[in-house]
Amino acid sequence: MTSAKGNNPGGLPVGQHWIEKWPARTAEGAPDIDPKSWSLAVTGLAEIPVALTLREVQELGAIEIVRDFHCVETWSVPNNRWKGVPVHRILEMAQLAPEARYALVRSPGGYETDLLLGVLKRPDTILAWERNGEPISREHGYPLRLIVPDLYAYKSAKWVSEIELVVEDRPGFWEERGYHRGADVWSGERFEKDTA
Ligand SMILES: Nc1nc2c(c(=O)[nH]1)N[C@H]1C(S)=C(S)[C@@H](COP(=O)(O)O)O[C@H]1N2
Ligand SMILES: [Mo]
Repeated sequence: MTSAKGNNPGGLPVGQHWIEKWPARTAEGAPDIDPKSWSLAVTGLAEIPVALTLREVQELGAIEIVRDFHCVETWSVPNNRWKGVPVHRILEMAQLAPEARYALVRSPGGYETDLLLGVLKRPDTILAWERNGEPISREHGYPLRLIVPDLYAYKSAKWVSEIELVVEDRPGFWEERGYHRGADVWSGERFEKDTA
């Protein structure tokens, strides 16, 4: 516990506590990734299939956001300055089919998480490669990880290599094991049974 205060006007979400050191939390083991051959693919209900190298993603125009990071297991890391590209820019390139409603965001090791497209298109939902001016390390998702600020961090997939656009929601790795599909930290959406 620290006296640190997050930057969000809502303060600390209910049931969370601040920690200072950023832990690594990985279900599948960090993949060995060569950034030169790395690519991000948009698949499924896109008119234009998109595959981008890391450099191509970075050239879409980086933004910086300062946001707290909340794991559903109750720890929160305040005031992270993330640098990355808003996901909506990549989705615009792919020209989504009108029936697309959800996205499955995947990592090569098998981790995935499901998100409403509306959440993925928020201006502060980004694919990030830097935190506090440093490249994001391998254990934290190098070269590219999702950051979805107001959702519990199991939605912020590390090592993102694919965004699949679908009509029907399908539970991701933790969602299949009971975590909430919405995951909004301000309404405490921790377990699906809380609202089901
Ligand atoms: N690929 C992948 N992404 C993941 C996870 C994972 O196990 N694998 N864990 C999620 C969970 S539960 C949390 S709390 C955050 C932790 O991010 P960190 O390890 O950078 O702290 O990553 C999320 N993204
Ligand atoms: Mo987590």
